Amino acid sequence: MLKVDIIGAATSFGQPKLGVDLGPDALRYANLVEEIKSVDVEVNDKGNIYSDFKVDVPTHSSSEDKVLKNYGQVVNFNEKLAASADESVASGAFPLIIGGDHSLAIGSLAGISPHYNNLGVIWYDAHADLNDINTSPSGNVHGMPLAISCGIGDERLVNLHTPDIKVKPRNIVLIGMRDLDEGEKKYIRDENILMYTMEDIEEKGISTVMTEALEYLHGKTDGIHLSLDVDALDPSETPGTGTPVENGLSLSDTIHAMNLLHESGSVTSMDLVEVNPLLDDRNMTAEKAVAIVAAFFGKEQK
Ligand code: B3U
Ligand code: MN
Ligand code: MN
Repeated sequence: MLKVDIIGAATSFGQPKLGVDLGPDALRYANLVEEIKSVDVEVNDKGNIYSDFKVDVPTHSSSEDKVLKNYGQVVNFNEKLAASADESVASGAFPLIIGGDHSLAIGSLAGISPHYNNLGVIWYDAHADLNDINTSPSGNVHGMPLAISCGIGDERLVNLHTPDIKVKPRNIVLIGMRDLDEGEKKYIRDENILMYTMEDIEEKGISTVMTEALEYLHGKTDGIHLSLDVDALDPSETPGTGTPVENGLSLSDTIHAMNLLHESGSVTSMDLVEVNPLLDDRNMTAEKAVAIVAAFFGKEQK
């Protein structure tokens, strides 16, 4: 039986809005553990990880005039998360990291990637999160984790947990894109990263997109990490998130995408991020996120 380790990544330091650190508990209130267990999966909830620093710690960040916001907390938090994710994979479990803002993917990928030679990544999000300190419009680290995992950005974050580059651009598929910064567009073009924008999804349909994404990764990867940001969905479906973007994916397309990933059996780890109960409408975003995760683990739709 599949063993799933739930790791609560209770961090909000990658962005400025209060409440996204409560995401892991909102997901548990929405019956995350019971829903996953209902499909014959063994679940071990490892509880929450927190940064050791609550207030801003005056550690440096990389560039002269620009700063990475909450740098000390982001480094400390992700070091702890990487250790936990690494330990879960080493024990043979499937790590399900529940956030928390998307800066947590720095730690999850740092902990998981050493177990693979070529980890594939499916980045299901409205944003590419491929900024560095110079291209970022905000200085918020949740817009940078994929770039950092590719070796671009602050040295301590790039070398977190292991000195290796965690992910190769050719092993990435971006799905749901509709809010990209200029520097991100350039990086995607220069590195020839496979990207499906909302327009592409509307044109081809989600089944074709997911099938193409898996075909692209099969053969050249030995594991696939799914990093699912709930802002990939339309704000009418998942309003409880810090940076909603109009014209997103529907819940039904997302559930269908998860069914296809489940059937493929090739995804080996997952993040579920950016659920913010303080911005939500009676926990509906957490409830939908739980339905998405349950579909990923094989729950049939009623
Ligand atoms: N690309 C923008 C906005 C953003 C990225 N990720 C989220 N928002 N969630 C930035 O700040 O880097
Ligand atoms: Mn994101
Ligand atoms: Mn996003």
